[in-house]
Amino acid sequence: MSIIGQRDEEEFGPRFAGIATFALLPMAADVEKVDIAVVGVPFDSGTSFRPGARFGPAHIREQSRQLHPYHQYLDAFPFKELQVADAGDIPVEPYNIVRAVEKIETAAKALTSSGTRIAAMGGDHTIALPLLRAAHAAHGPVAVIHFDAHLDTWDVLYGESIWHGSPFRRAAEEGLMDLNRCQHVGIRGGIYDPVELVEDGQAGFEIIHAQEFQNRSIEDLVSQIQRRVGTGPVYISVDIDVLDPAHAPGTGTPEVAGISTREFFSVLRGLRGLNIVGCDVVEVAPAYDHAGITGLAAAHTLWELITLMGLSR
Ligand SMILES: [Mn+2]
Repeated sequence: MSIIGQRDEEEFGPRFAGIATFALLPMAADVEKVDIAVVGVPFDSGTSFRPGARFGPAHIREQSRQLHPYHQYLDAFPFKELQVADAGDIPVEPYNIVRAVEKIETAAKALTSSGTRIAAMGGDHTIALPLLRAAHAAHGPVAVIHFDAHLDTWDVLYGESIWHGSPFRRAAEEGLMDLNRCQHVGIRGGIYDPVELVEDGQAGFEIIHAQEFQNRSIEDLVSQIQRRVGTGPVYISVDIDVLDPAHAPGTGTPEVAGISTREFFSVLRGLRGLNIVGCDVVEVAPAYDHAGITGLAAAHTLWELITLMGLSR
């Protein structure tokens, strides 16, 4: 099977020209088989504060034009060794969260039914729940590495159990995650009461706080994550607000004193060898972005994750 990579800029025009697929890759319908499907999930009705992540996928695609074929730190060609393709956007709906989540789950299960792995672009963090249902259907209970300023293991808000602050609590209740192997990274904001930290532990998570980046080495943090998640299937979920608002202002619930893109990517690059079965990057809200920096951070995050997925076969 021949693998089709990025659009050739000398043949088809420069990177800034034409319609943007993710990283100028082919559409999924135009290739024989897809190893990794980049798929947009333009849903943000679970948002509790600033809305707008429904426009995330289009923005990330625009900001992904500058992604190049070779990863110099991981010595890999992520688009040459596996067929990566843009599967477009899942047709969600904006008014009913339960119905939208069902549609995302159905579409994700259809995509993954023949071994394709998903790299999703949100959307708000609600979408991690149906994506984890699909990952669980294909692989059983998965470890979750969750990069976020917030715990996202809260319970009910305004009578709704499914919203962007609850996906990992619901996932724990549904048995989708291996509760001995889940790890938060970058936590700092939005706690109502310390009991939430206790409940978070019951939902399966160990916490690396953003503050720990001040005094611990990247190597030390990476080895804690590696020890925690082990060799079984891993799902990586990235809320772009894990980054400091200086690095990612275009998001719904920004929190100060976050990590930098350099710190974040240094941790990610240490995760080579993990068995990554799926991933998402969520909460990119372009209306609050400046000069595309949040979209750029999200596009490069997906590129890092896709490279890791290629190295984890
Ligand atoms: Mn989140």
